[in-house]
Amino acid sequence: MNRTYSPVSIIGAPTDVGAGDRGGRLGPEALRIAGLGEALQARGIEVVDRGNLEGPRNPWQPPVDGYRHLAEVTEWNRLAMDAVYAELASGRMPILLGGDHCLGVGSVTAAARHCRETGKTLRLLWLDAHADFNTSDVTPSGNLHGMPVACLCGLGPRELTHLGGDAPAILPSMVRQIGIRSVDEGEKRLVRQHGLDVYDMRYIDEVGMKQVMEEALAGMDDNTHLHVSFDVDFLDPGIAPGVGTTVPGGPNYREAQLVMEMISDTGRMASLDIMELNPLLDRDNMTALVAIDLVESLFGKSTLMRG
Ligand code: B3U
Ligand code: MN
Ligand code: MN
Repeated sequence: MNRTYSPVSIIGAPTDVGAGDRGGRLGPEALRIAGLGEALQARGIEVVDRGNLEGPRNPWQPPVDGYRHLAEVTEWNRLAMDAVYAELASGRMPILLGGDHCLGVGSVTAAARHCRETGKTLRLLWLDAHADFNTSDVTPSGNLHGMPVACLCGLGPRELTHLGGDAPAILPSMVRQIGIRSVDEGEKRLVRQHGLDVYDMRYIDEVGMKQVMEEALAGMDDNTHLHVSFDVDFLDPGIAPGVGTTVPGGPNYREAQLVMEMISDTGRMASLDIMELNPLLDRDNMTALVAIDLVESLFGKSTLMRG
């Protein structure tokens, strides 16, 4: 299917302030060097690289009251929110390059604000090995990259749950999580309690990725703004070793490609995060290259010969 895409703006957020290991701050550069912008341009998409946001350094301190680096995480998210919002407001599609997944708070808060202002309906597709639904009470680490979905739904420190103003950014009913295979005990309780729609690996194995995506994308229409938050640890570590928290048993290359192709077919993707790539843990930038290959599928690259 030949689609036309909105012009794209690449925004780098080089920080690992919400993560448990260092190196994610190099993610944006690794994605650039692997040719993200060029790959999209080659697909006929207009691309501008806005360069990198500049936020506080990673102080590398232990958690305080259940959170590591809350002040720095908040500042990075404020920067990310403003940058993503500015692109949406000018009719462009932001691609936020992490950086760790705490940045999803800022990015999705911006998308939610844009939706409120334009009367669109937000759908959040969270591609991840983890549910990222921890709170200070249940987190095993204090790392805020394990908490963004909870913060977006209103569970967490006020600085993050109310980053965009006087209410949490989203409702749990807007979220679809795919690829989940590592959820902490207390986190599991919260996920159930708040009714998140989780397509875990067991379900993917049982019904297949095609049906999973049909269910996860169901109910969208021309008025839907689809935000895709792609944590690279969604992928099986065999094809994507360059992340801090690999979890075995993830989607393989074919399954991941189908996910991206089916998202592309909806024509509704309006904002994208590429998160958690850690080039220090990668081999020859292979994870960045796989991520870009999958992003090309998100933007319409297809091997489809039938139909
Ligand atoms: N659930 C664990 C591990 C984790 C979550 N997200 C990532 N790792 N990338 C935690 O620390 O919250
Ligand atoms: Mn994540
Ligand atoms: Mn993850």
